[in-house]
Amino acid sequence: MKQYLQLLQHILDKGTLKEDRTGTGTTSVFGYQMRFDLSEGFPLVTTKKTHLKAIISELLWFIEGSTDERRLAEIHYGDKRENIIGKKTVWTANADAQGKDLGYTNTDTIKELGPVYGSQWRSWKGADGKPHDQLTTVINQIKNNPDSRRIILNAWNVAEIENMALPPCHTFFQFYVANGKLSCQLYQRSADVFLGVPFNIASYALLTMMIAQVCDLEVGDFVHTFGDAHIYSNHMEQVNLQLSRTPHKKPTMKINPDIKDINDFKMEDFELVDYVCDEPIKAQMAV
Ligand code: DHF
Ligand code: TMP
Repeated sequence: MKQYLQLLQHILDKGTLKEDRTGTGTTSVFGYQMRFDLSEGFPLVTTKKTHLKAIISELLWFIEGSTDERRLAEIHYGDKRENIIGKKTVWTANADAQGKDLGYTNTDTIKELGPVYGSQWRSWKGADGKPHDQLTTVINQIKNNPDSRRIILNAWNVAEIENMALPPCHTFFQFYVANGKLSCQLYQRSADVFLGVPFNIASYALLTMMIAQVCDLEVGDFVHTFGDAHIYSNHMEQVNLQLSRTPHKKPTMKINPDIKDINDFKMEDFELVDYVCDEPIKAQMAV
């Protein structure tokens, strides 16, 4: 994962100080591209321990088409129910006027997130009000018309942006088939390079592998293109620590070869082997 460290270094060398929505402050560049040959191994960052299970469950949550944060919390942490957005869940006991126990609800964080990724991927609302399953369309295009230059999934649904908890960061992606191999390019409009990007790389690399498998193709490249790629000012110490480390060999991702439908993947179908990595590095997420 030399390329990831090069991106961090590039931002330190060439970036501009820039204020941002969260008030944290960033060093930022505009426009950058990385390319990972997925046949060479799985691009999971090795210079800090990276929590792959969280990445897989988030991806399965997108594929499931869900927009409910409770479901995300469940698939992430099981009974712990702490969600990945970093807020603690608050469980409040409900009782009716007579004190009858009505169970618990989460009064703090469990909410509809609005029409986020899952909804845009599986039920994009068209001008006619009808839902479009973009993921299924993309897979059918790859299978039936692999030379097409229109194999695109777009999460940036202009009319719905204002209803979303966070407008999509990984916004738009396209597939490409050549020599029996499937490649994917993502346009990420905004990238928290220390915290978010290791997740985003692994997530799209895995999605590409899963789609290749269900389309009987080999894996090609994952191309990761950025708009505003930034390091938050409170991640500088962490970034310097990470840059002092030497990357390890890429691990290998094994996927259960029996799965032939994108909707059938489960957590148990993925096995990461030979992941040699350094200690985790904690950092605060800007909200
Ligand atoms: N906001 C900001 N400012 N940056 C983000 O990267 C971001 N990512 C979101 C939602 N909001 C965001 C969704 N993706 C973690 C990583 C990615 C992510 C959400 C959370 C995270 O907390 N990573 C920690 C701990 C991982 C763990 O052990 O579970 C990490 O150290 O990578
Ligand atoms: P923004 O909407 O103001 O751009 O803020 C979103 C922040 O979250 C920004 O720092 C990018 C970061 N982010 C990622 O890097 N990857 C992700 O997958 C998500 C959801 C957010």
